[in-house]
Amino acid sequence: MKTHLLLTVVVALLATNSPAAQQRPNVLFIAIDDQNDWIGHLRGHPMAKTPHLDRLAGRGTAFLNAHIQSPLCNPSRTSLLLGLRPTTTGIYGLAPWFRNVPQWKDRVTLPQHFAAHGYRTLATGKIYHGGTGGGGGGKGKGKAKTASTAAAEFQITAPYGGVGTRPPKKLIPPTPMGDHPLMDWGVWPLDNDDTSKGDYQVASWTIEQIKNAPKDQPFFLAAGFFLPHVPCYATQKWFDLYPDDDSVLPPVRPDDRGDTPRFSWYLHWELPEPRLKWIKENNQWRNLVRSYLACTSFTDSQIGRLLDALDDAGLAKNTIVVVWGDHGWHLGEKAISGKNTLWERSTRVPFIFAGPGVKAGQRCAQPAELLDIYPTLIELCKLTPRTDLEGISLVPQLKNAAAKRDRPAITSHNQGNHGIRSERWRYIRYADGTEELYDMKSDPNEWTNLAGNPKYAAVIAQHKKWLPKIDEPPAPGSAARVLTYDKATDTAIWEGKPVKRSDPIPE
Ligand SMILES: [Ca+2]
Ligand SMILES: [Ca+2]
Repeated sequence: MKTHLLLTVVVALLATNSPAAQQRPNVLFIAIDDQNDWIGHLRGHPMAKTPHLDRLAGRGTAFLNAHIQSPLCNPSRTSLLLGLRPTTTGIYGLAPWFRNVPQWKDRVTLPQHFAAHGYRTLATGKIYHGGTGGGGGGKGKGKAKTASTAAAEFQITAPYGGVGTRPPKKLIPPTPMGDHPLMDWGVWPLDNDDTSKGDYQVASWTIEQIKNAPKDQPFFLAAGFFLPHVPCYATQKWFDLYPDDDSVLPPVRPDDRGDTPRFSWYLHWELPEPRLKWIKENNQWRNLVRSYLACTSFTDSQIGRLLDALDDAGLAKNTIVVVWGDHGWHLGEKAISGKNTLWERSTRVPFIFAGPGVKAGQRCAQPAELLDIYPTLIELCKLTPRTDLEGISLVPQLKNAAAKRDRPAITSHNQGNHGIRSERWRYIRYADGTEELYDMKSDPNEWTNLAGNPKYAAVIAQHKKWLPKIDEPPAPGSAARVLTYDKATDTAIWEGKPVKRSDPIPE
């Protein structure tokens, strides 16, 4: 083990001082929070306007079947940045921060691996669930902070991002299950000025770093956008991109949950995100959908500013741009709003690579996982490979989008609940053994659960093979949106409270 570490250090030092290090490409690493597949080139919503992401897709490879490893911020981001599945780390909830788990406290993350190879690592906004690092870094308003310890998540951080300017009181009526302050949406600020928004500041700081990047050192620059996470506030001009009528609403079936197992409700049992019933009764559906779309287009425009800055600095040719969303969001589909499901609207996200080593103008329909980012960037930038990553490099697909991949995309939400997405099918298995199967080709809205039909036994068997072999219970310190299940007594425990089979579904 010690020899291995020493070797890594020597390789890293050699890498730092060799001319090869200077020729290595930069990485611009762009995260979007709670961004589902309502993106122009993904066609998850026919009206979604994202010209800048589409432009980036045009000069790179866009994955059309990319899925997150967990439908929630902390576990999804932890998985991506550590290169490990949630079922391996046991990190499923909004807590713990992985450095507080003894087993993972020294884990070398993706940006740290780049730092060890001579990269200058910088970040602002929401990269981890706790911003640029679990509570550390980014203190002191408006002032970039240079970290001095080797354990720093990034060498340079800035405290921008987040909700930004907020109205004096919520714009929508009080929401059920606690009237959470984040559950809000609508036109804000009213002066049509975007510059006060957290995400605008994230983009501005990132642009400064691109402009002032040292010429003799490659960078790993991370920008984490907050919107379209709730509260979905955008200025009027972004709303004006979408018709103010019901043509914006996604298709839903009122009886859609009739053929989904009761256990599917346990994954989002009691949450601040309102159900479709409340949204409709309060005349908020169109407003929510337009607000979300407006925020998506606004964030897209901020990504456009970054792409322009790369062009202006003459760095586009030597910079790998990767864009990803940490998980999706339902806006009425399956009778809910929010995340915490194993369905397509919750797991499918924008995922684009562009830059050196990436073929331009490709669309890839092979399943891909955000877990693949770590090994892919290692290969693209020719860093020392690692044998302890659970993702697979996507370089074959970045060269030829038709290159086959055996492995489907796997999403887990707490121990025992998994979604397996292949090219054609989505198979879901819950901890109590109940199942769903959807033919995504003929039923892209996942309306008809085929799991009970013996005709599909072979399809189910093929997908079952991919259920995670390692399926850890929640790590110490797990909290917030944590679900456990005791098979012996058929008891589900949601956030510490037992759920009975007869309990009414909370609304
Ligand atoms: Ca998120
Ligand atoms: Ca259904």
